[in-house]
Amino acid sequence: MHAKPKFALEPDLQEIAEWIEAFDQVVDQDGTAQGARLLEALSRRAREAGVDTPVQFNTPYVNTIPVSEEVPYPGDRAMERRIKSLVRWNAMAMVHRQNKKDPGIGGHISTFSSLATLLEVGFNHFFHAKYGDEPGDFVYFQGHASPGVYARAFLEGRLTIDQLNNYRHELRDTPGLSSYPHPWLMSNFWRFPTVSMGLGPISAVYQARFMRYLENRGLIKKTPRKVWAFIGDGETDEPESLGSITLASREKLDNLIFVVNCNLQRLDGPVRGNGKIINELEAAFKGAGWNVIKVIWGSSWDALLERDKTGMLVKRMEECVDGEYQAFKAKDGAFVRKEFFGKYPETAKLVENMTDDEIWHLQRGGLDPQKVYNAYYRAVQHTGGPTIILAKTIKGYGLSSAQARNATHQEKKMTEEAMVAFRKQFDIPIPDAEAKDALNYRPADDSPEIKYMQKRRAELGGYMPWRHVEYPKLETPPLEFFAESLAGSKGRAVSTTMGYVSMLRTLLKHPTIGKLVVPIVPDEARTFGMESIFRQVGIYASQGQLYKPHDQDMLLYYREEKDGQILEEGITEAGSMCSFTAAGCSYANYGVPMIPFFIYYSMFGFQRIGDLIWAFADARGKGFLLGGTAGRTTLAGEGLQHQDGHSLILSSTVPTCASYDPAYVYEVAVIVQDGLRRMYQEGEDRFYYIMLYNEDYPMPEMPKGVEEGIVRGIYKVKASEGKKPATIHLFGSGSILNEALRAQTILAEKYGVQADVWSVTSYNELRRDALAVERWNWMHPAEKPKTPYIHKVLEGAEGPIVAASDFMKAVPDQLAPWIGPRMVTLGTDGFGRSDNREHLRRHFEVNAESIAAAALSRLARDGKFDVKKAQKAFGELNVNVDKKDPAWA
Ligand SMILES: Cc1ncc(C[n+]2csc(CCOP(=O)(O)OP(=O)(O)O)c2C)c(N)n1
Ligand SMILES: [Mg+2]
Repeated sequence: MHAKPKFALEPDLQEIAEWIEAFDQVVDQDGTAQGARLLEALSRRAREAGVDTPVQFNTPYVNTIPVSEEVPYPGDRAMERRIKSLVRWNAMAMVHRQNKKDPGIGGHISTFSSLATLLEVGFNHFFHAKYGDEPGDFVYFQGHASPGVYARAFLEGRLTIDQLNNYRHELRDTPGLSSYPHPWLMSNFWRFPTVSMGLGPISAVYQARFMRYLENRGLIKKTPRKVWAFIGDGETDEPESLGSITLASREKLDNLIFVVNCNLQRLDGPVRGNGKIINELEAAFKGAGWNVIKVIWGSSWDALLERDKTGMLVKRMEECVDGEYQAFKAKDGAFVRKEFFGKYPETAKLVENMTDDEIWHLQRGGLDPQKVYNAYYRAVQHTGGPTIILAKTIKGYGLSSAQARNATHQEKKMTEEAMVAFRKQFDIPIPDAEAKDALNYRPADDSPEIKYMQKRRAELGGYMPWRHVEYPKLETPPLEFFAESLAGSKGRAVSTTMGYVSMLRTLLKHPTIGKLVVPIVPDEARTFGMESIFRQVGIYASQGQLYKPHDQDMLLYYREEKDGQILEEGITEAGSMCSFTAAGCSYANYGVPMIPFFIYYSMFGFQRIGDLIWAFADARGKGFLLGGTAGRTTLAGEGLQHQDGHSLILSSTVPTCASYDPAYVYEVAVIVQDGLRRMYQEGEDRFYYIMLYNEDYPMPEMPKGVEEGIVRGIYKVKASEGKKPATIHLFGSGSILNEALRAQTILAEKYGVQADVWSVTSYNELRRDALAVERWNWMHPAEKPKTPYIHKVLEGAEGPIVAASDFMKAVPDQLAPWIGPRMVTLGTDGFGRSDNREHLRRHFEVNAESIAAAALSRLARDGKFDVKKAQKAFGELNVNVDKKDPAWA
């Protein structure tokens, strides 16, 4: 018999009761599918008749999977409970002990305590470490639940007690465990940095999508591999968490499973005290086309729900808000009887034969392995789209006085009594004295628990998480491969962006590595002149091209292909960055060294998605970020929000990021070639950020012997033409190098001052070199000091330096400790303006005239040039000394 209506009717609505009864009969006799058809037909009819049928994305506040459709649990429940208890104990004991030893060192216990069942069911039955000889599932763990993941690895024998003793003590003789999932710090263990809320979910979406990309392009085998993302319910407030969920359904990513740990709390308090987070997420994800599975009530509720003939129990479940649900689990059984069941006589009656203790132990779905197993079982079988499991849990579960309390997130230590109570509750077979000392406990290797765990993992292909890096090192092309880029433009005015695009086209044709290149662009391909690549390699579209593009008869039409190579992401720098991450870590995750090139408006990179870039570095990602339309005065017309003069400062903060500001196409070629070699041939974990400008000018042919200087950060581009050595040096970077060259001519022709011009391709690399040398020097006071590259290069080059950049003065100033007293810095501090390059450069004082004036002024101060002449020069060069400082304008 089909379950009776679960919502209470108003007494006078007899008509509705009759309709429901008739509907129930259809379902009972002809099945649920027929029921659905009937409803659909009715609602269609209602719309025809002008009845406004509200769109309803919420189902009743009960489990999605009815008891009648559950499959039995395949594992040994009692054994798995013992194992889970051991994991709980070890996680909690580790954090507790460490905080007693080192107060304030931190760590979390309440998150994992809510997540334990959700993870254990996965570890025992779902998370494949391998599929045959292919890599297995990917799991994005809730970052601050890491103590539980460590505790399990300890029981599996993968982590030692010394490592546990050094949890959050990474800098000791025996290196310990990092606070959170950081592949940079534990490169054999963690794959995905997740602890910055929101980055895990959005990265998981794009990971699942990239998996399909690799499959559709024939680069990896198709497997039933899944991407699991464990997410906090509070975490879903981050825009990144939900920001890309329609991509997942649009792309039919049935390899993607979100599991939201709905413990109803975040750090300070309830996630939705006055509402229900599960319902909110159900509606959002259902609306976005996901398969939604709610796991709200544990099996102990089944009988009550079955007996709820009036529907009043479900009504009560519906009307309670999360703040109340939280309170129920922070109090006790008597409280739940009174406040929850006691509201209506019908519900009170349901529990009249239960003790308070039995009521207290009515379990939540996310803590019941049977319910969790069934949800996972359905999720992995679901086809045609992504699944989200909304699992209701209890924050701080089992932590006696801290359970479900607002302060539980901050709980790091427990009282000795609480430790003993915890030991009892979870049947940890250790004496109370050891429990008070929070000693870790691992049964012998041949104990049933450890043997069971090992067997389950062996059957699922090995341990998780595990990061094992094995990929073919690439034979990267020599510099001559980019001969066209080195040859110069033969007088034709082109931009470095155009030069880059033609390099990319060349690289895409490379016989072995061409197919590994992943061009990524967030809807700006035309801005960067990349249409030609649309045609060359196609735009990736998992369904192919279902329409005839209007521009099909044009050469460079918008060509979408199932095995297209370009990831044209639409307007999402965050999403594009996640694709960049999936591709840039593909060498480690799939054993396929993909080479991503992600080009975007430089303004919308580091400052907008800097945290994703930081996580990319943590994940040891490789690849090329191309900051297009770079430079505060080179991107003309676009004004304050577009003109970037500071991303090079932000990029300098990322340790594995090599930042470059090249002026010429051959410089770009040298940097890219060297980057390919270092990352993919030598296997270095680093990545590149290269500025690309849209100003057209003739590109010279590469002079001999400049490669090292380009890569290390500086080389002389044009020596002065005078007989004597230059008295001043002009540093230029990117498009501003042209201004430095023009200043060189002005100085020589108008003022008889000889200057050398240098292209500074990377102040940041020069600084890093100098810092490393300085460090060595202070550590070795008795030895001959080493010389930073910048000093070596400038040997014999006397006189002041004027350094001009289209970025903030802080960029050249990175060299101040080494050449500061010699240096006058010109840069683009301040807000941008809409105007053309000539006016912008005059405004920001980085035009040739300003460079020349600054040079003369400095020489005058040094007594090397007549002060009066210098003053006069300002007028002649149209440099207004009375205008407002652009830094504040
Ligand atoms: C971007 C970001 N902001 C803030 C934090 C600090 N933080 C760590 S855990 C946490 C609360 C998490 O709540 P929830 O997602 O519900 O996870 P739970 O611990 O309840 O499972 C916060 C705010 C963070 N890690 N990342
Ligand atoms: Mg939470």
